[in-house]
Amino acid sequence: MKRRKFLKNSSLSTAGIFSSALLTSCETDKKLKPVTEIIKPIVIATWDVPNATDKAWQVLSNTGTALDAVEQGVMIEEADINNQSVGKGGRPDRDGNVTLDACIMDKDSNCGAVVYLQNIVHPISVARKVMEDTPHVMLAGKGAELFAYEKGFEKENLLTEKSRAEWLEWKKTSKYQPVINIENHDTIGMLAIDANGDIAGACTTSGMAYKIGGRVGDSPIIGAGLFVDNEVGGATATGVGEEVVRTVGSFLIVELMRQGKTPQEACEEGVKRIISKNGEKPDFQIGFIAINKKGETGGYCIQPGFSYRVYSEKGHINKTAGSYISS
Ligand code: SD4
Repeated sequence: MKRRKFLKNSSLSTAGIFSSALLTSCETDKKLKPVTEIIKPIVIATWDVPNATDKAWQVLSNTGTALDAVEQGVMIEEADINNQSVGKGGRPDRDGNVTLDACIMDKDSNCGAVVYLQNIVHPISVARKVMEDTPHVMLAGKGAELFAYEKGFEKENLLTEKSRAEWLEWKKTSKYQPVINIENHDTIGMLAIDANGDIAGACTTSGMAYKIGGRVGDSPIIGAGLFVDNEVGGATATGVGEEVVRTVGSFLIVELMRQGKTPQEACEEGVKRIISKNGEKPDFQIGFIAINKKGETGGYCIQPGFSYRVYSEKGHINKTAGSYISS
């Protein structure tokens, strides 16, 4: 390790140790060697997605990196045609095209994203290729699709019979109205800490059903749908993306944690910021989840009904998030 980096890391961990509310003392020298209780590895994800968090946990418990864990975890939902908010089987835009958005961010603040991507089942993996194999952060539309083929991804029809039938039904009235908590899973945002203590995150979606062709939401926007800072923690969002973009929600939550808020407090503050821009009782849903460097987690939403998965050595659980509006 370079000396500067080492010094930076040491002073950071020292600051973290002495400011921590979770101080536990070392058996041998209670005064001089306090240690923090860090929960790792750990993975969390928006909504009740046990197969996805299970996959990520397999990677983490085999000493895999947080980056591999979040990529492989969310790929489960992208390939699941029963999840109509992500990947293959996702609901189309108003013209019947399934267009996907995704982004990924690693421990070194490298990031990659694809927006308005068609015909590719795993946008998260294309986003990772953008991050690792190009000097860019984001590729859009046809360019992203051509790049994916160049990287060996296969062309596939993403519109399933079920999503097509629902779209045809929707076309009879063509009324665009996002429905709150339409299912028990939705856009998937995932955050993980690996055995090394490093954090990564991923977020992937087919966006709002029946959106105007070309619309891109928060999910692939670094800072909005996802943000990771390996010194602090990570956050990710689900819900009406326009509102998350307006407040740069995930970045806000990470910055609040940097200032000392717990993940739970930071998620609540992120939701309140959105409320403050929309009057007291907005009729849309936003859910945030967050994790800090210690492996503490939090989640909060506007409307009741949002939950998130947590998988660590302590178990694999679905947590109901508190909501601003009570049920
Ligand atoms: C978007 N945030 O495209 C995504 C959609 C979503 O639950 O999360 N739906 O705005």
